[in-house]
Amino acid sequence: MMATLFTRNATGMLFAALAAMASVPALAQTTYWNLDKNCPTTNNTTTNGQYTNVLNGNTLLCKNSPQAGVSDTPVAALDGTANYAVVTAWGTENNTAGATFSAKKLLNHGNSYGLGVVNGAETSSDGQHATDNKDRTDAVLFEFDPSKPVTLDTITLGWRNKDSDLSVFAYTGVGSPLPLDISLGNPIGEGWTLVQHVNGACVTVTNGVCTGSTSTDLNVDVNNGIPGVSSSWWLISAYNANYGACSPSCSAGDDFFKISSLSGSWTQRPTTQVSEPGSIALAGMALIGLVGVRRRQRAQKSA
Ligand SMILES: [Ca+2]
Ligand SMILES: [Ca+2]
Ligand SMILES: [Ca+2]
Repeated sequence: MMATLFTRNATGMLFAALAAMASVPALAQTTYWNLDKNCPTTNNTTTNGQYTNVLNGNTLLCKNSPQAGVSDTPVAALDGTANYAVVTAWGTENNTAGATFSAKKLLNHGNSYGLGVVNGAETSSDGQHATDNKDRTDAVLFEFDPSKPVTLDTITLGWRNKDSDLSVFAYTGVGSPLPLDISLGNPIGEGWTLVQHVNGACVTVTNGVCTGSTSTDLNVDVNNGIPGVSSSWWLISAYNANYGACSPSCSAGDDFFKISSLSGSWTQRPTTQVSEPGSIALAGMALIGLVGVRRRQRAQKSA
């Protein structure tokens, strides 16, 4: 009877210790990327409306922040290092299914406006210097530290023209999606997951058509598509019908926006599953106890 009790206690200790070793708590902290303020400002000088001072494939390194809407130094990550988003611009040559994305010009339009894509000969005059889907589809790629995947919570649009329907994708495949190989379709590429479409709001409706522009911020919730999806690579694109139907209704072709900030929870991914010394000691003690009890049981049986 005593032996059975000891065995149960020792077995219980062993399972408790093993459970403690397996459950490494996920640490997360809310982080902001105030892109309009904490990305370097691009040289947006134009010549005949063309952004000739920015080259296709330029990269902006954007600092994160501990709070919304401010320009300040990056918050230290859970591992003590600063975190930056590497941001690039992408776009298609047309809006038909299968059109492939290639590197475009990423503009930071600055304080309270944010990021736009210049795709081909788009100029400063008709809103296409934003992230848009007029004639071609633009997208902005955010690459976060691979060891600290981000769950996006909010996308803030600092400027909008007409409408602002958009689609949010996260890379959930194996390894890295780079070099980027995506196209207009559903899915957009191997390993990419549609997180959600966002049915943006018309700035003004005139005779049933979206018109006007505004620099009043619009906050868009992200995490109601696939809750909790986390990734180190996020793509925010102007909506395209080839991505799939958007409920209740998105309309492609009249969406223009600049992305001024992101917020998200930032989770440290353990690089190696290191067991706590206490758990190892506890498991060791439990194993010794279990072996001892079994030996005593065998000794009693053979006696
Ligand atoms: Ca554009
Ligand atoms: Ca366009
Ligand atoms: Ca639209």
